[in-house]
Amino acid sequence: MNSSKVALITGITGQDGSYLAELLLDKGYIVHGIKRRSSSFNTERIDHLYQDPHEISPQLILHYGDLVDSTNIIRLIKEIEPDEIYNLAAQSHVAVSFETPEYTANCDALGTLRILEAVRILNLEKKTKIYQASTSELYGRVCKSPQNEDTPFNPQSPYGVAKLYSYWIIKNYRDAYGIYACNGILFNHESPRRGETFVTRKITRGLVRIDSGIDEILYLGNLNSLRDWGHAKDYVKMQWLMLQQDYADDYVIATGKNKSIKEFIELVACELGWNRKNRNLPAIRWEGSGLQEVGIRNENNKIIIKVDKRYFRPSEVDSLLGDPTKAINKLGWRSSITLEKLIHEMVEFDKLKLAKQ
Ligand code: NDP
Ligand code: GDR
Repeated sequence: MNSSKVALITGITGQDGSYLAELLLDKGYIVHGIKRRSSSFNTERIDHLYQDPHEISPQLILHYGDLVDSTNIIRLIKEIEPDEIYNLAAQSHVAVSFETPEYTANCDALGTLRILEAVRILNLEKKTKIYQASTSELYGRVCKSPQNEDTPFNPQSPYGVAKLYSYWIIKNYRDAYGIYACNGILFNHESPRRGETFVTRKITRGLVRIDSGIDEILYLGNLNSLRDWGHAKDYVKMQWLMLQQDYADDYVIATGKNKSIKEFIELVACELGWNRKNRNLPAIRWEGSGLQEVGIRNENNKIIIKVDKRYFRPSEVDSLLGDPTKAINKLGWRSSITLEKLIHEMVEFDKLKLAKQ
């Protein structure tokens, strides 16, 4: 008899989904993942985990699906009867949510409701545990720092508002129907698998290309916002841990340290060795302000960063800093990969990727 636990991951083709799939497969789970149909391949992050469906008892099984299609969600959950559902699927780009607010709400808010209702319709309330990918974007314009599980929410984007609905509907179904459902309120987490339009990856990839002489300028938006950045590989361990407790609860997951976009750029420039000649000088110096602000590479006096207003958001989240005390005390979880190590990994990956092109 096969006694492996069965997990269903929505968003398995994304950054977190790929790391979580690795973790669960390592733990001996049978992992089912939902992927969307797309006109080109979208499974790059999980290709190394692929198993031929013709094999006897594959451990990883992919299904076509979409969070905006309730019939699909109900049918898959009925077929799979998962012990654990990790709801990671989302239109996850904050800036894009201003362009596609209705779709973002449909996927990021109603998608969660569809999963909860499927579990209820199929009478799986006592069997299936649910992890919901909540976010520090719920806090938005903050009135208190650092932010913990009791800090009031004040989202500043259609993405943040959609995720706020999901946060509350998870809590509501937990209270109303006794479903084991948890919100992981995760602060930003990055990795070499981060999408290339998120700011950290845009910077590591962009500066590696400038370093190689391929590009001259990297255009960015607001350079002054502060984020609490951790490593995605670290954070998915907590997603699993949250579903292994005696009772369901919500947790903030963060490093407890933050840096500005400018500081992140400076760290990447140092990682590339741009201050090797004169360590007393910063690798980058900043001049001007607002749209005129530029980042100049000190080594050769070249402008390499320019601000482009197209990357400004209609409303911005200026500063986020998480307080993970509850997760440390109750889950025994602690972020273990430093920002410097994360940057090193991302830069090495982008160099290698460029070399292969
Ligand atoms: P990604 O953008 O890398 O991945 C999102 C995943 O969702 C992809 O697999 C994507 O598929 C899938 N997806 C998007 N829309 C749908 C849909 N309608 N139906 C089914 N699948 C869909 O995000 P991350 O891995 O970085 O984040 C995972 C989750 O955690 C997201 O919900 C995000 O909002 C949340 N989060 C992320 C944080 C972070 O810093 N990374 C912090 C806090 C929360 P495809 O590959 O086809 O696009
Ligand atoms: P965020 O991440 O909005 O925090 O959402 P992102 O990397 O997109 O932005 C972080 C900050 O950088 C500023 N910024 C830019 N951002 C992007 N994308 N591109 C630019 O060129 C640029 N220039 C400056 C932004 O204005 C912002 O202040 C991420 C996502 O993973 C969400 O899904 C998740 O919920 C939150 O993190 C926590």
